[in-house]
Parts: sequence; structure tokens; C-alpha cells
Amino acid sequence: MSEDLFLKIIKREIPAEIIFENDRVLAFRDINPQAPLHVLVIPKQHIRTINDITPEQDAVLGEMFRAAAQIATAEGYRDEGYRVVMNCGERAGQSVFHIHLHLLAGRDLGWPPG
Ligand code: DGP
Repeated sequence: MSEDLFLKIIKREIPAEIIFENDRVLAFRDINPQAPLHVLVIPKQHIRTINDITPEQDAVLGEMFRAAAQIATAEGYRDEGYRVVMNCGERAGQSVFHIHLHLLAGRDLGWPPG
């Protein structure tokens, strides 16, 4: 999968159902949803994997989590619960190398994850 697929979504070069945006963070519905709510929250700056996060990028990570909570609340899942997860590397299931928080809700979510 393209390295900069999500940069293309940020630049509106490919379509996505965007549900949250500010100057630093974008969120859109996953093309292959794994739960009734499945949203991807991404930084607008390119960060390849969790391993590449620098101290200067700490703030945008916090914003991503706050955006996830805001979206979960807006979609009605604040109280029943939701999951946020970020895969790092191919063996963990990362297929797009621009970090993204998966926000999942609306069904029972098993643990441990597969
Ligand atoms: P991961 O496997 O953790 O790297 O998650 C990548 C997610 O990105 C996966 O759940 C499917 C989603 N995805 C891939 N391509 C597109 C796309 O073009 N549009 C949208 N909305 N989601 C995409």
C-alpha cells in the first residue's frame, strides 16, 4: 500500500468521509470498517511509525487522543466504551506507514486482540 496514501487524503487527492479536522489532526471513516464505528485519526504531518515519533511531536499525539474521545462522544459511545489502537510495523498489522489511531466502537471488542 502506498507510503503516502493518507497524505493524499489530507490533500483531498483521494476521497474520504472526513468527520474531524483541525490544523494538526484529521479523522475519517475507515474504508474497511471492523466495527459499527471505525475511524482513523491521523496527524497532518507525516510520521511513519510509532518508532519515528520525536519529542517535538508529543503534542500532536495528545491531540489525536483527544480527537478520538471527542469523536467517540459525538457518535454516542463515550459511556459504553470504545477502543483506540495503533499498529506498529508489518507483523502488528500496520499496512499504511503514516501513523493512525484506529477508533473502534459499537460491538463487544475481545481481548487479547488477534
Ligand atoms: P493499519 O492496517 O493499522 O495500517 O490500518 C490501515 C487502515 O487504513 C485499514 O483499516 C484500512 C484503512 N484504509 C486503507 N486505505 C484506505 C483508504 O483509501 N481510505 C480509507 N478511508 N481508509 C483506508
